[in-house]
Amino acid sequence: MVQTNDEALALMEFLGVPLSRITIGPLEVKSPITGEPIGQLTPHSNAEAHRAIARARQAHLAWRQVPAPRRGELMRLFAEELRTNQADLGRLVTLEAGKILSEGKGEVQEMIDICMFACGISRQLHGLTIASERPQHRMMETWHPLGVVGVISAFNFPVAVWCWNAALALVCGNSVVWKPSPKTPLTALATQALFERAAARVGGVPEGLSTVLIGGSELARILADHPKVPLVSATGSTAMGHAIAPRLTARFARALLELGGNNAGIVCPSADLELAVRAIAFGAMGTAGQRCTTLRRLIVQESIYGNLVTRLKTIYQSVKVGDPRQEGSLIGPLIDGGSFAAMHNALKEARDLGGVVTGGERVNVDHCPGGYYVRPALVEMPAQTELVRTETFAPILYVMKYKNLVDAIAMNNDVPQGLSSCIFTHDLQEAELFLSAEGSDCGIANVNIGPSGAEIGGAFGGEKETGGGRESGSDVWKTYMRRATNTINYGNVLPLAQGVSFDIE
Ligand code: UN1
Repeated sequence: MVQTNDEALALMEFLGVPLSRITIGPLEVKSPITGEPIGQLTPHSNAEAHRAIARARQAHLAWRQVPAPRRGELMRLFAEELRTNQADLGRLVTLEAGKILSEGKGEVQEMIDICMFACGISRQLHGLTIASERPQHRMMETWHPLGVVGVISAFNFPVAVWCWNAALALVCGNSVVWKPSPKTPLTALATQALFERAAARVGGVPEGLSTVLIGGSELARILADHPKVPLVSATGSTAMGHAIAPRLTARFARALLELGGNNAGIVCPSADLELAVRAIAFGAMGTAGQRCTTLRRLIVQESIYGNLVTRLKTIYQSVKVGDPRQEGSLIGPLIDGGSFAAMHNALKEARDLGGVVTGGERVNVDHCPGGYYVRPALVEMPAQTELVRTETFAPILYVMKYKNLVDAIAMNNDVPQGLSSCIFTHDLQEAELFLSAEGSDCGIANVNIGPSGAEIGGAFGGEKETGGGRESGSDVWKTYMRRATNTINYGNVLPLAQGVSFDIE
């Protein structure tokens, strides 16, 4: 087995990152696969962060003059670079974040998809024309770039979430300063190297248009407080949102927050259980339960509860936990010991509350003694307690019963978070009720698919403690622009709105 360390360095070098940047310095990056160090970085200082923001500001001033479709061309070429290097960048995601290879590759696919979407959007940054109440007047809306967009991303989607933000922000004429999680800086630097290749190919891209800042929360605070950063998009825990959002609000900057999720699935008697089981397995156990969209609560109608839980237990006991680089592994490691401890504590509390736990134990994986591998846990809970209402970022699925769908929907909504949700049913009335105003209160509500694995074409994000932000598809590009309302008088007189008269003669 090739050492994670050697392989990570080789991939980084191949993708164009100077090795000197990642082999000396106090910030040690460990692969969750083996727990061994794969990089030693020097974090950016506060002064460097301020210089990067100043450079990004200058870059924006030049970039906003470049026609939007030309800006879109940059994203098209970036997508090309990503396509060429998909396997290698995907593998680096696996080494640094511990995802199975197919998910690492899928993450890069998500980047390619949003780049192509952004390229299309670059010809569609359109406003409205509005009927004026005054004769010989016309009203319209125009959309302009904001300036420097700060992006703070989490370890679990170390490159795709940045790309959702950056691709749109850049075609809209902004510059981007990115602070990745200090747990996953290598994939960020590799992404930056590919971006720079695309920038060199398209030509005319100002220096500092996209920058990576490596370091901890001090750098996030600089982005949040900087008067020349009009928008910060932050993905991570609700606690992180609580730290960032008040700073942005204090200076009336925009916050695009994508925080905790505690996503539920409702399984109704008419559901195709075979299909539901597959969706539940991917939703709850995929990415080792470390997606913000992971299925964390299953609410099952009592008449099918026994049947469904029996099927799930079989899968939970047999699913392959292992080295994510190996063919056949479906569950890779947790990111670190902290995650393992959080999972362990939650399961202990669940047992104390009368929960019946299947799985949850640490798994030994050959050649990977330092990795935190766990068997995903299925926990039958007597009720939706405070513990169930709390997000633990690990593969724990709490399973509960319901009698009436209205009660199940109430349970779906009775948590502080509001990201994603789903229902499994073949009953049209049930499906439509779940999607209606009386239904799920989440930003994402699905029928007969799980809560995770969203496509980039839709708006992504959620309500309540999830933060209210939307990223990715639909008309989300508007978040990265400022709207100007223009009224044009093409006549020779000056009628005032609302019939006001103000005659100075
Ligand atoms: C996240 O976990 O922060 O819908 C994002 C999904 C992915 C994105 C997850 N497309 O699960």
